[in-house]
Amino acid sequence: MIKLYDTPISGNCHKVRLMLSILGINYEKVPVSLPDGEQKTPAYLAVNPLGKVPSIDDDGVQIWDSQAILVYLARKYGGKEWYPDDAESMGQIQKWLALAANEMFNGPAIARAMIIFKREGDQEKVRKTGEATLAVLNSWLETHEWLACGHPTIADVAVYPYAALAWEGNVDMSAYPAMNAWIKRVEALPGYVGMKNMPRP
Ligand SMILES: N[C@@H](CCC(=O)N[C@@H](CS)C(=O)NCC(=O)O)C(=O)O
Repeated sequence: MIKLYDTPISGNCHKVRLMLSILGINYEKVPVSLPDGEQKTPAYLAVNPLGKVPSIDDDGVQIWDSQAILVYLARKYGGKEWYPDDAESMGQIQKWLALAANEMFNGPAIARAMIIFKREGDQEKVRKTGEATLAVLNSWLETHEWLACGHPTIADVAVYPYAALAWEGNVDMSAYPAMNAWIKRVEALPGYVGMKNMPRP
């Protein structure tokens, strides 16, 4: 059975829990306590040398990074629906996976971490990155229902958590109506699971 090295409050871990649930895959959660530094213990570094969550172990296949895990799960267990394999689809999806790992993390995710985990950082820089990133997302969603391929894919799963939780970082969500409508579409997908404050109470 797949083991998911998991932290409940992490949006990156949520991407993986959401994909596992959508695909109907049974798995075992292995809790990793970030406040206790469990992600930096030798036992966990043997799973993920970067010392971050999430990671999975699927019968000895160890994958770290939430985007990489989505690719693996979708291709291994989801047929072609969630990660089509033609060149254009892969390129379009990869574009959003890159945004999920970079701008969504360095903007909305860090803004949230600064509030709820008191993480240090350059507030102004993070705010600007967050606003610019959510504006790009909102603008795309003004003319598209989904991020790629005209249907739900791993791109939506990867970008969703830190968009849906952006308000926890004091982002004014009313500035992004098309994004808010897409958040609701993701939350209506069969197999959807949330986490604390998601969907927004
Ligand atoms: N690109 C990675 C980022 C993983 C990441 O930064 N995880 C955070 C939790 S959301 C973490 O483990 N932080 C603990 C640390 O850096 O020590 C992914 O998408 O999985």
